[in-house]
Amino acid sequence: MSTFYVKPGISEKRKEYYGRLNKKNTAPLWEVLGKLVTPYPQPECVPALWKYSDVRPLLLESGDLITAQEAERRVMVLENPAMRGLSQITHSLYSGVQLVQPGEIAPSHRHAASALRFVLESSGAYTAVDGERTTMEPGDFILTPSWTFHDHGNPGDRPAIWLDGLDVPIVNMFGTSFAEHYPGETQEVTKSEGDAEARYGSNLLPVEYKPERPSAPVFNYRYSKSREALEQVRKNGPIDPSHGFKLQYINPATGGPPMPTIGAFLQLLPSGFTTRAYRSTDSTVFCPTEGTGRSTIGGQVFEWGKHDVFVVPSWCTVSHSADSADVVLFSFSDRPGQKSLGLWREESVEE
Ligand code: 1HN
Repeated sequence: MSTFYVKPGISEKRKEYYGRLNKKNTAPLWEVLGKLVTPYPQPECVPALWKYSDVRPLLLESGDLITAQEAERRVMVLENPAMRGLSQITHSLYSGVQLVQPGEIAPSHRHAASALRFVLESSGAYTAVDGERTTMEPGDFILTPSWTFHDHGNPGDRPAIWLDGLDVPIVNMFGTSFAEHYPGETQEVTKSEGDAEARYGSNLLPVEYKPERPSAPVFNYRYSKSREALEQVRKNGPIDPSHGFKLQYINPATGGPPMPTIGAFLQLLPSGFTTRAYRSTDSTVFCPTEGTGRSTIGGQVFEWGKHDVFVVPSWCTVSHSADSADVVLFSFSDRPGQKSLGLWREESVEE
């Protein structure tokens, strides 16, 4: 790899000068330029894997330690091993696994950060967004756009568990964090279930539709529907060598991403299929929902199964392989944020 910039040497005279700069809250750029401007991405985060068989029992244990109400959100944060203590899974995204026990509610609030949920386990739990409740089914991809009130509840008889993804590090990088509680534990339900899907998610839009926010007006992308789409796409091909059969979740009113900062994807890898080595600048969080397989990430092999979570850092070469059953991978990243700033890049890697 070419070196973009070589740091100049040090001398007594220079050292003495740097010392005087330091006292005035200044510093010589040429001493740090190589770290600031790298010839290719050198993210702090590293490839990592969380096994659901480790996460699930630990998360269920928290159910006896603290209520969802006391915790506000009862979540095990997935911390990138190279960035411990920062509540970040990548340099731009937060992720965690949340538990709502039968009979519990997680109180209503809103914040500047945008959130997504990917449902792992649920029978009858719901999330409410903007006056409408939606029943959470395993595999559903759910949005809580910036500054929308949201609360969760579980009237079912089994624990509800889902993967959260938020753009908290981006919001904080910009210094734009705001948050407040709803006046009451659960928000008022003003619409019957399915309202948003009927209005905005049926290849139709209200004739006078005007976007209320820069995110999608639908907020639950049902797994049954997305999975069926993948199956149909696979029937007719062609298969993409780098991605298998891969679809992106969109805002149906614009064709753009579901939220301005976070994008999400669902892909099918037929049994035995191995993807061509690929890299992109958007560090990506993956969660397999069907099948087992392995990913080679920057030369390291990670074996995964259903509901494990793994991370591919920016510009790190990845290849996924499906074992003997078809694999479905959910993933999310900050790609829309990068694209809107003109920063996103991808390439197929020669091996
Ligand atoms: C949040 O509001 C939720 O609403 C989950 O379920 C995780 C992590 C950081 C900040 C806010 C939720 C969160 C969060």
